Amino acid sequence: MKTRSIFPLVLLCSLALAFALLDGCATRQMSCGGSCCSVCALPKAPELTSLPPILPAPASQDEKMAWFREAKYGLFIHWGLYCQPAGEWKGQPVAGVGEWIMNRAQIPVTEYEGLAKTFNPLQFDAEAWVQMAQDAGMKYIVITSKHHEGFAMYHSTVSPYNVYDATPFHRDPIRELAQACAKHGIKFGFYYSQSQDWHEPGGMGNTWDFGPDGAKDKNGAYDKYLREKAEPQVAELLQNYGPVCLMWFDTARVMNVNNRGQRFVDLVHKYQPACLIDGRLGVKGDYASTGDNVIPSEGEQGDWEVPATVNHTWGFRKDDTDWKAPSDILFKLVDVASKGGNYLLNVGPTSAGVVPAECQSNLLTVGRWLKVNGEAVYGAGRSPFGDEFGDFSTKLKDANGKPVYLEFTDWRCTTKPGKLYFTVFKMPHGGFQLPDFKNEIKKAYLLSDPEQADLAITTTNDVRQVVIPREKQNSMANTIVVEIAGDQIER
Ligand code: H79
Repeated sequence: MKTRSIFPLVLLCSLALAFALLDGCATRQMSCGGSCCSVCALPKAPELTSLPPILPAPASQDEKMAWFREAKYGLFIHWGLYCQPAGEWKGQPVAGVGEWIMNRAQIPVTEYEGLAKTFNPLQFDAEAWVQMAQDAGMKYIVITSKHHEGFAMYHSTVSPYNVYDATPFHRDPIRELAQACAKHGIKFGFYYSQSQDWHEPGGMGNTWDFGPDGAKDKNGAYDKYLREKAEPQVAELLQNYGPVCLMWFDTARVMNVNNRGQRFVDLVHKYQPACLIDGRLGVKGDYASTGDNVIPSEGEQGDWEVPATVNHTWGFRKDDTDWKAPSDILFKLVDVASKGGNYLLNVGPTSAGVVPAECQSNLLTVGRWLKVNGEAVYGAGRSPFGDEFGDFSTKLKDANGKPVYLEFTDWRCTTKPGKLYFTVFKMPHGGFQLPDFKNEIKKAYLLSDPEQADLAITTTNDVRQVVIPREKQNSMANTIVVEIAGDQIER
């Protein structure tokens, strides 16, 4: 009875599968028509076209940094084998960030390698990821080409432990992303874990299979790993994926001996002179990287970037849905910009190849705000004020008896020549009180107002207030543009 009732279903499924296989879409989805495979409805692998040429050497450091100073907001992507266990090993949650699971659960290499055999993210769609970044208002994408786990997420000829050779997916997602980024005009760069590599006997970090790191450094194993895997892989990334906007190295371990760090710098300069180097290589890069999720409490000179999570992990964890709200992301982005930095915000795609829907939706909400108000962020300079960032409490003391620093979150200021952008997160009832400055105000209007209608400015006891009609206010934040005489603020 039961067998008979499911028979037509079995027949139908077999037919569909046969068609799918004929169409080449069961695992590789090569020859589907349209943007999705007609049989399985999965996105099809794009046809590979040529990539743009690499960029010429910039004439100066300012020219080299120009795109980075303009961009302000980037998408970080942590994607590796760790997205499959997704924070759980043998049925038990493993504490810590998702991409550290191999280390935290001390999983032997031989066992962890098994994850490659099941890595098959059939819903991966490079176009969709890049479109998401663009709609979110992000101007560059940095993806983990190899994290500490040691698995290359691109087709490497240096090591077979890579996504193309070791998985049923048998595609190069980084090649597909490079192509989509070129098409959308988004900059593309690579995270590469140069020191830690838990897959290799000479890589740093895997003490459970390969013993203490100090010995690897002294007995030559570390240099062998650097010379035979890390450096050639970085060279591959710089040669095979078109223009690389930056190399994001991380967790440097003894990089300043034997020219170890400098050799990476030399590779970048040799193959892609326009490519930036982050602040975590272990020798000087092109800009500074703050600690993970660390936003400085005040403005900082120079070029710098804050890498940040959108929940509490970098690599996907199925138990972490504590997403930062759009208003929080927006505040942090404007906060960082007003202090002079860039915000590199991370997503952790799943083993199916998708960014969790709620996380995407939050990013897109910020993107819609930026579509209207982006002028206050992209290419904008730091605040000429500073009192708005916070102050020490006169009442609260920390454990050492020192006054507690209280962050203010009411407003932030960014600048362009002749313009101050006050992005107000908490609008006081009476209007926004301008900080004290002497420059003549030529005009004040809302960035969201296409008419740029003058906003009334009232002065009481020498304090100027900008009044914004209720009906013109956006619930997340409002940016008031104040056009002033002179390029320097006079206080
Ligand atoms: O890629 C992300 C992290 O995996 C990486 N940097 C960002 C961008 C990173 N590697 N190491 N660290 C950050 C600092 C290490 C912190 C540690 Fe822990 C504390 C290692 C072990 C305890 C955090 C908590 C990681 C695992 C548990």
